[in-house]
Amino acid sequence: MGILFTRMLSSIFGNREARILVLGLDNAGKTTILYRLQMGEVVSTIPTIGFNVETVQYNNIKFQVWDLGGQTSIRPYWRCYFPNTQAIIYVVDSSDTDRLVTAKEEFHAILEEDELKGAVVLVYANKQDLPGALDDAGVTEALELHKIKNRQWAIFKASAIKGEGLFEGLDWLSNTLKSGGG
Ligand SMILES: Nc1nc2c(ncn2[C@@H]2O[C@H](COP(=O)(O)OP(=O)(O)OP(=O)(O)O)[C@@H](O)[C@H]2O)c(=O)[nH]1
Ligand SMILES: [Mg+2]
Repeated sequence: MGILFTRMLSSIFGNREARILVLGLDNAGKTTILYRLQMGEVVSTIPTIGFNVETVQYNNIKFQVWDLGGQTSIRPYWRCYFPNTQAIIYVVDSSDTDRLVTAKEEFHAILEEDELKGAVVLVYANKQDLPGALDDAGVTEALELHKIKNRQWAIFKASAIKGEGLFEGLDWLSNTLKSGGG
């Protein structure tokens, strides 16, 4: 079947595909979130050098989820993955208040990138189970999310360990992508 016809059929039957990048500082919980979404389990992780990529089928969308390592020395390589990205999932360790300024700076640097201009943004305020974690309002303020212009975004409280908030975020993402965002 021709590729155009295949695409037409998939859009009628709702089998869309979306390429998603999961970004955030090291230790934020990106890999834990990826496997929680994909397998429904908490896996034990080691710091990611490079990337993990998995397919997550949800709400008639086949998400191709790229989880990139967040250590300072590897962040410059994020840009290699920017082309053709429909959405960014930005993960924050809400209890790591000392590094929220760095998390904010990295976040706004991503938003400046031309190749990511059309990507919608989902923020997970992760590690809500830890004492001292900022809630969604606190993380919104710390990341200065109100400065986002011309882009659809949302923030969800989450705990990858407890499995809370992740699918609520993915619901928002799939609805936003279906209604033409990204
Ligand atoms: N308490 C708590 N711990 C979490 C949560 N999510 C992840 N962690 C833990 O945080 C640590 C780092 O998690 P990773 O998923 O490896 O972090 P990452 O963002 O992939 O880190 P890099 O690969 O270095 O960029 C692990 O010990 C996880 O078990 C959470 O919601 N609550
Ligand atoms: Mg990782």
